Amino acid sequence: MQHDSFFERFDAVIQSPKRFVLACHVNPDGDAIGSVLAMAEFLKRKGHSVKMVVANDFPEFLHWMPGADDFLVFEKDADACKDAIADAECIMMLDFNNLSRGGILHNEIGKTRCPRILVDHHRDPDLSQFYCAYSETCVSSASEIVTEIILHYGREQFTQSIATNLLVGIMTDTGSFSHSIYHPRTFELCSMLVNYSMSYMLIHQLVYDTMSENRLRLLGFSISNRMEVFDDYATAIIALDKSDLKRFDYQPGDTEGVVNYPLSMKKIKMSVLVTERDDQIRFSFRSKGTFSVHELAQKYFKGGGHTNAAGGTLTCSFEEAVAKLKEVLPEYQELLNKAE
Ligand SMILES: [Mn+2]
Repeated sequence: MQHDSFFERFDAVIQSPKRFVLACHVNPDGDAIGSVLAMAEFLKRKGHSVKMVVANDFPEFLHWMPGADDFLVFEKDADACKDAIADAECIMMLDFNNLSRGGILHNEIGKTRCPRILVDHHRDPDLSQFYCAYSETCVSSASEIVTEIILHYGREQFTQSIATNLLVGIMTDTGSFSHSIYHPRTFELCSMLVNYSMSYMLIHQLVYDTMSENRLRLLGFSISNRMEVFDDYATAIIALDKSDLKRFDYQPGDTEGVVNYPLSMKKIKMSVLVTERDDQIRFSFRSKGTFSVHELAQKYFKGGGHTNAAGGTLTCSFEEAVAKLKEVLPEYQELLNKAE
């Protein structure tokens, strides 16, 4: 088995009760929250004490997830987060492999000396930082990996809440099973999970049919008024500044998914969403097929992620950020046009 060495070490760690801290990336999504919640419940059922930490709050449409209320959010309760991290005997990082993606948790986790365990599907991890790592880039999500890990201990480990949280993670990271599926295993695991989870239709509804009127109107506005299409580069850019967001009473998570819509045009290979935030400009990249947004995000936008989905940030003016993006397009013209 490919992950024998992971399980050897992981087994040793979970053998005796420990104080675990489970952490995920800043601006957490369904996969970050789902993988942490499921792993936390699994470990608790094995007799461990588990605290879940995240830098900032997650979007409203994930608040219903079983156990979500137990998350310690640094922005709201810094002391509790700091204490939990300082007190941990083992720290697990799920759905991110670099502390810089942990946001404000970076410093706190950086100070610790206890072993760290990685469970992640992003590219380029520095494995030397971890006591053991289950790091796989050709899987849909961190939640898919957590499903494999829990399954290793037997199907009877899956409760309704564990299965539901894992399905949310896989469903959201694959855009409802439309991308990032590299092998039939993803479906096999999901077909097992739905035996235990809440109704899949209800899960889908709870995540996707919860838009406020403002959020849906922001989506419409983004496409009609703020999308630029560059035929020569098979690229579409949606750029939203602070006043756009304010106009639609922006709430965290409201721009989630907006970046995917331009890709539904046949001619588009790359879609980029640029949003102006309080202290930085945020980029979200999506692509179809062989064109890698990971490389572009890493090279020019201090980010990265996956071949078809990546993020980045710049600290400059909104106008400079959009100009920078347009400036780098010619370099990728050939790759974009021949991507398939
Ligand atoms: Mn993920």
